[in-house]
Amino acid sequence: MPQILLSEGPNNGVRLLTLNRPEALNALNTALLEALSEQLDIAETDPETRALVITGSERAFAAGADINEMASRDVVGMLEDPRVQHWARIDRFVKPLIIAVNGFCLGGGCELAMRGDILIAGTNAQFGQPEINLGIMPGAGGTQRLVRAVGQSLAMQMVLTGEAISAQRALAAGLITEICQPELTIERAMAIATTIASKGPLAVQLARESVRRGADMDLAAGLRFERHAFTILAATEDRREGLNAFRNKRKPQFSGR
Ligand code: DAK
Repeated sequence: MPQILLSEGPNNGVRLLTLNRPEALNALNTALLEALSEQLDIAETDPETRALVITGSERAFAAGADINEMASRDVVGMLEDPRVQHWARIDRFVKPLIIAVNGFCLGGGCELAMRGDILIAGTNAQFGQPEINLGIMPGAGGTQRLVRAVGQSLAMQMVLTGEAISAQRALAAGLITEICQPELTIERAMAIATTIASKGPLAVQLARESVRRGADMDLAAGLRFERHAFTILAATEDRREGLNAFRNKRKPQFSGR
């Protein structure tokens, strides 16, 4: 059985990847992470793909790293863990990434979701970092991205108690942007991705990078990066097309040049 289901396409510039290990609630083992890395390579080099949606099943986005696999690794095994390279591959992905969560989104699953640019969730979603219950701690960004997303007090509570939060709480905390009925989550994520895919890809790429970098920089450095990115876009055909289309009262046709 494939670890990841692929949609036909891309459709309207959007690819959909569905994590597919139902027997283990999509626990992220090496094979699944490797398949995900491969699909990210494909999506990144395909000029027709302008945005990517990753989802899981209605029961689970992903219930974390595969605990059985983790149990077989000692300290040396952790240092040589091939999964680290796959996590790094996900970090390097340059196109807009929308995450559609239903059900359990725990541990490494939550850490994967937080690598997305936009997260939406079904009413049944549960977000948590339960590693503390296993005598370990988050190891794929959970202590760092969560605090940036929801603030120190809630991040600390989640990481130290291991207790999950509801979709409603995740929305209030700013971890996700929208809540839908579970059966509509993918459709809504695809609609958001399709809107993004209809924009000029160079502008999207630089705007995305500016927002992402800004989160890790002081304001002055972030503003400098934004200014440079904005200036670079002045050299693109898409900018000329966008401005002309507005002035001629027509829809722009962006070419990615
Ligand atoms: N790994 C392996 N199998 C899992 C799993 C997991 N994380 N989560 C669930 N399963 C399996 C269960 O063992 C069960 O298998 P069978 O017994 O049927 O063979 C099946 O999925 C269904 O699960 P349950 O029977 O437990 O279903 P329930 O509805 O009763 O409970 C649950 C659902 C999600 C509450 C429960 O399964 C659960 O608590 N799961 C574990 C959640 C968890 O602790 N997650 C954190 C794992 S640690 C790093 C990268 C990543 C990480 C660390 C470092 N580096 C790059 C350094 C990440 C670490 C983690 O995520």
